[in-house]
Amino acid sequence: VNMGTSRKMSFGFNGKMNGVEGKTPFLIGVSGGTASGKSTVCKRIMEKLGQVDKDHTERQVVCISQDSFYRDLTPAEKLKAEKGQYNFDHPDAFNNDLILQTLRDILAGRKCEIPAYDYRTNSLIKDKVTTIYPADVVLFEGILVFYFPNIRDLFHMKLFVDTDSDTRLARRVPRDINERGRDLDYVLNQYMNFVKPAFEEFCLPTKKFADVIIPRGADNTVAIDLIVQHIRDFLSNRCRVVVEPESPISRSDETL
Ligand code: UZR
Ligand code: MG
Repeated sequence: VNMGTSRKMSFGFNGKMNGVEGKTPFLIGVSGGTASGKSTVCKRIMEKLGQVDKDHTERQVVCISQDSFYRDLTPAEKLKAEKGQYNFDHPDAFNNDLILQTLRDILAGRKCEIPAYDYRTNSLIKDKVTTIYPADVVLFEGILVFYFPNIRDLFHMKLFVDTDSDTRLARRVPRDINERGRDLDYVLNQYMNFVKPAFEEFCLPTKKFADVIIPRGADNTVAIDLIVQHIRDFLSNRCRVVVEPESPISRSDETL
């Protein structure tokens, strides 16, 4: 590896190189309140990069959700959850050691397995895991992905999806009822007792760590296009570094 190449690489990675050169993925954290549009922003980014419906052998971009890392509840916690008395919006509700280990594996270019979580039963789905193969870009989205410094520090780029809380509540209610099998009373109680206060205490203060704040979420096509362009630049720079012949001319160009 010549000097010019390594300089170019470290530019793309913000100086963070953790794995084999050229194998460390660009890791993007996406946070924001519940129903802010985090998953949709990630989906749009992947669509624009043409990543949907590709299998893992050609896929360059993958998305992982923090929700997959909810801790399995003890029987006592399960009872609380059924009565709407368990706080799923607290940082300790997640298996943070597993999140850290998984992101470290990803950064080291190792394939890893992600647990599957069922919102209807508030539990991990036994014997079901999703294998994540090494990728060029990895998106990790969730309400509290910027909360713990050791996890937060792993991201090369941090996005915060900033959507008004009334909009978020208006989206959350039908989603919980239709997709997560709840009734209106349960959803509103959970929201007032846990979701809203935890957002204000744990999620909103992490907005200051974001590199890019996306107002209005997935509606903000300009912001999404800018981010996608940045990812494309990263991917093509990285390709160039790998295939570029080591000629003296290109070397001296890069030192400019
Ligand atoms: P997003 N959540 C559930 O509703 N049930 C569970 O078993 C686990 C999590 C919710 C959680 C949080 N709060 O607000 C939301 N509750 O999932 C985070 N109650 O997911 O960012 O997609 O809204
Ligand atoms: Mg989500």
